[in-house]
Amino acid sequence: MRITVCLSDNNRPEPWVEGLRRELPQAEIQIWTPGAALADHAVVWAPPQQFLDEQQQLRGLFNIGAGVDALLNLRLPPHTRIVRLDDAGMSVQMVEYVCHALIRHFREFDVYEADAREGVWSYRRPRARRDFPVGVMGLGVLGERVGHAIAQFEFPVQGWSRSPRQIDGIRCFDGDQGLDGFLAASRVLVCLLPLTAQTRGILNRETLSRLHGGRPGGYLINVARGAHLMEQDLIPLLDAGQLAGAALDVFASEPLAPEHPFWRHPKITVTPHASARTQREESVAQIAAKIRALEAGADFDTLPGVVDVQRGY
Ligand code: NDP
Ligand code: OXD
Repeated sequence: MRITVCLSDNNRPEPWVEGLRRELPQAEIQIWTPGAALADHAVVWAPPQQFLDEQQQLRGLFNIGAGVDALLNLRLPPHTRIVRLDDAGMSVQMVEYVCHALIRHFREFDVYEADAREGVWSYRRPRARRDFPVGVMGLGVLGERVGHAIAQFEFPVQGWSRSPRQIDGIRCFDGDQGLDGFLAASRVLVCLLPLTAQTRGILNRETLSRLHGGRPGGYLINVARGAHLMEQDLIPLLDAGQLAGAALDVFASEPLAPEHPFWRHPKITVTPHASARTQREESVAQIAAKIRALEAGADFDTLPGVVDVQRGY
């Protein structure tokens, strides 16, 4: 069995190759170079089209991230199946990020930080959790775990998914018909959707104005993909007070340009796509286990994280 590794965006392939060689000693594992021998499986992040045009025999394309939107923009070899990371250490980081952003906003720690810089000793009036219901868009591997964690902090939690779900402690909405009720019941909105044709631009003036029944004071946490947000709609909503703030980890164009107004807006917190980083050891182990299962005769459709190309995630 031959495995090729093709990683871009500052991901060094060498440690991945070493890890995979340790996990799969019988396999021939190489870093991809143009013209390399055809492989059975590939471990990739944002590979160039040339890679896929050459590697026409690939059975499995193992993405070292959870989102596959960039891969689905490429022309795939005819029989290749895409497998994404299924948690692999990301959900606990997402929980940390989202709960931190939510609690920082709810408890007004940003205001205390500003006061502390000025040496001001001043209490904020306590706020009630029931006034800050949280809506999680996307109840998949990451969204469901985040929803449970928020519920542990006793915020009312609802979730929205494509297909109907029943999850203890989370009020579930689904589909286009469920979106209205979901938005109306959510004051803080967390986006954990995959980027697909249906979800692109879903965070926009119209949807964000429907938060909490149209009342001002909504808060946005986008940790999914930048293209979920219509970026030009955000600052007017913040400046008008319709939204109280936003924590953004992902952007339409990354890295975020130094002159982008999001960096300096007082109600926006920016992080550099760092909410849940790929954990190499766990990811190598997960990918190797899936390759072993396939080599032992398992069907792709039995693997967690196998992508349905038509659905887009
Ligand atoms: P999953 O595929 O496990 O979950 C996706 C969820 O979104 C499912 O609940 C799905 O519904 C729902 N969904 C998809 N399309 C729609 C739609 N049209 N309407 C309503 N709900 C929809 O993904 P993960 O939880 O693993 O990851 C989610 C995303 O998080 C990734 O795609 C990636 O873009 C992003 N991400 C960002 C990271 C970062 O560092 N910022 C790190 C990792 C991931 P259903 O349950 O019905 O299928
Ligand atoms: C991912 C990401 O999709 O890092 O895993 O955004």
